[in-house]
Amino acid sequence: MTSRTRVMGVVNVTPDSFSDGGRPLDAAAAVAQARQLLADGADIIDVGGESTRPGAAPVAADEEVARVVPVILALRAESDAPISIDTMKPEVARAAIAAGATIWNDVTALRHAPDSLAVAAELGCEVVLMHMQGTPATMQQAPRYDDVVAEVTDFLAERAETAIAAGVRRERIWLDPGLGFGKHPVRHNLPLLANLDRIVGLGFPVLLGASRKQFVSAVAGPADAGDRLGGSLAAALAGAAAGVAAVRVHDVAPTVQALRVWAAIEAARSGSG
Ligand code: HH2
Repeated sequence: MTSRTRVMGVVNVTPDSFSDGGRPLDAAAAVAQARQLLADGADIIDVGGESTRPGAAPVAADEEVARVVPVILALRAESDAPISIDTMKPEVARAAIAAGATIWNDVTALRHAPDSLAVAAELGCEVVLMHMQGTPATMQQAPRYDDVVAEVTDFLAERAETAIAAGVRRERIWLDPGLGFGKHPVRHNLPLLANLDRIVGLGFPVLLGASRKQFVSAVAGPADAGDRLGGSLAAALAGAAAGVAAVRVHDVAPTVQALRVWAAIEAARSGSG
């Protein structure tokens, strides 16, 4: 293992994110939450103003901008930590980058709008290209693959090359298998988690978002989203073992602790500890 797995802490400025149990967040509360995540050891803060939960109501771009920009401005004023904007809309990404975000986290891999690729190239920011089968509204109805690992890996490789051809710099690109986005909790998410090295092998930093997702309950028994920490940690460590660059999580402090202990064990194994 050459470099430490970084931790991206999630701040949802939405009334309906699955993982927050529908808790509404105003800008001040979101900034306070981000501050706590940074104190807990987060390396990156991911700010989102539209839920991608299956069946979630779409949010208009101006409403999304109004949710996220005040949070990004306030956070940028008090911290140098990288901020990512979790949006599929180029106009929201543009406003967020102008406010101080440096990463565009796009669950559609720059496919949502005709100008997504051009805007990403123009903004010059880092870009997370995530795999999703279908759209958030329909993606969990009947996800289907012949070979999920090959199809997700090939898709990500193709999107990276498309982004580069459109002018996005290679070194600014991250890839993400998109756990839970058009994937059966067990039949599709688990092979992806077991074969993350294939995606890492494409040569781009990989982001893994396993935190509080449905597969934890599918494997280990029913649990509310807020009660899936143990399984989320197991997945984060599987990611670290495969060499992902960062994990996107809601529970930053326990994740940082788990990754530190895991890294110390790895260092001891290789004799460098
Ligand atoms: N997962 C969610 C949202 N954004 N972005 C990336 N790159 N990877 C992910 O796995 C990912 C993501 C879903 O989680 P959450 O933000 O908690 O829920 P919601 O979309 O309902 O806000």
